[in-house]
Amino acid sequence: MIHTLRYQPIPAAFYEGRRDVLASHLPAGSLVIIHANDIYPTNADGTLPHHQNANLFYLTGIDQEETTLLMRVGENGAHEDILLLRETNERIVIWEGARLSQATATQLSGIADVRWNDGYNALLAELVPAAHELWVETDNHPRRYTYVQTRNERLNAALKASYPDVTLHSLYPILAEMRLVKQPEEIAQLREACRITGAGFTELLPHIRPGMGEWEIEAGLSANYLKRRARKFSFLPIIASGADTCVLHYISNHKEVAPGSLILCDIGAEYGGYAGDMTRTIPADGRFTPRQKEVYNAVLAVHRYAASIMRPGLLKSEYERLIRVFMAGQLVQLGLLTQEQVDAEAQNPLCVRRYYMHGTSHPLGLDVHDVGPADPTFAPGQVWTIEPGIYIAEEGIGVRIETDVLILEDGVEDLIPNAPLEAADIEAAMAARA
Ligand SMILES: [Mn+2]
Repeated sequence: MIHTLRYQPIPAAFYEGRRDVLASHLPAGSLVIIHANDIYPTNADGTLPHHQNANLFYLTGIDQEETTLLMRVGENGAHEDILLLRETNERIVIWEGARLSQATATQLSGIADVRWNDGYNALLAELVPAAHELWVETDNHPRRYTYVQTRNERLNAALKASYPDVTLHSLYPILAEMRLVKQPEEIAQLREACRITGAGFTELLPHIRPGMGEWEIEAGLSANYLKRRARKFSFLPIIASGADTCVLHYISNHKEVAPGSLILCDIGAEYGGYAGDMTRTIPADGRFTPRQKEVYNAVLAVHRYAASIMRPGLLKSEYERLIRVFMAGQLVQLGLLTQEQVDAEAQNPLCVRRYYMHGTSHPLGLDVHDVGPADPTFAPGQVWTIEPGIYIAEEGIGVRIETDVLILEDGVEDLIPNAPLEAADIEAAMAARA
């Protein structure tokens, strides 16, 4: 048993297997170098909590700062791996608590050769000139928007400066492809993240009422998640009431919930590094108004349609187009678009974007907006969100309904069956209020 972890770790054999697959994609003579993420400063001596580099975690299971994975790849996918760790000492143990011992790191990762960081430079001086190709971590996620340099980017630049003759290759496309299809061990972790996400919300549902602060809902969810062994929210929770249900990334959660308004909760728990991601939209009073219910049922119809067509072999972009066609019909029924507007672009009604401005699905895994190729084909073992929404700013009504699903051979499995989806089930759960 690993006593420093809140979660049940994936057995080391999984990480050994992932490194085997990665090595099988690389030519003999390759050297893989992946670093942990930095601990980012705030002010004075403050820091943000450490969040591990997803690719390093995916290949090692090590959730600790200042960790480096080195893999020397030989013929036919053979590889020798070295893990470098921050050396622990008495002072660190007193102030910060235990860090991984070499033995525990081996137990978690399956890597026998674990060394301390003071050997880093000498080791690179030995391994880099001997390597034919260097394979390093870069973050090419299309939605990344920060310009802060990561630890990997900084140390990749240092490598280039120290060894100008060596070419650096990006691991991103290979790892993105690998991570898109989840292994059974990962599906187990995602199941738990999703179970916690749904259970924590369903437990809070009867306690939600008008006059409550959006922050109180956030606090209740946080308690319900942490007591189920989540480390934290998997992203900043959106608890948006009233007109702010139409603000897609509202995160200030600062208002009191007005009577008669909707509350949109886009929330998720993180378990063992894996993310849940769920949205439910509920009536503050415990009963939807007729118009709210009309919009709710339109979104639910789109949700059910999306779940019905998501299956192996379908291209993601084609899936999104089909959903726009279906969504257009719903928006006409709601009186928001005219049939003429829709007919003018019947094959791909981009006019729906006035009320539905985001995509329906993104992959889910170690990252909330998980990695993958630009336009993947759905396949068994992938985990995706399904999250259509309709946002009518002029009416102050925004509804999004989101579940996470595992793609099976012949359809999808809802990973959050424990949170109510139908309007009537939400009303029934809220009617049980204490
Ligand atoms: Mn989502």
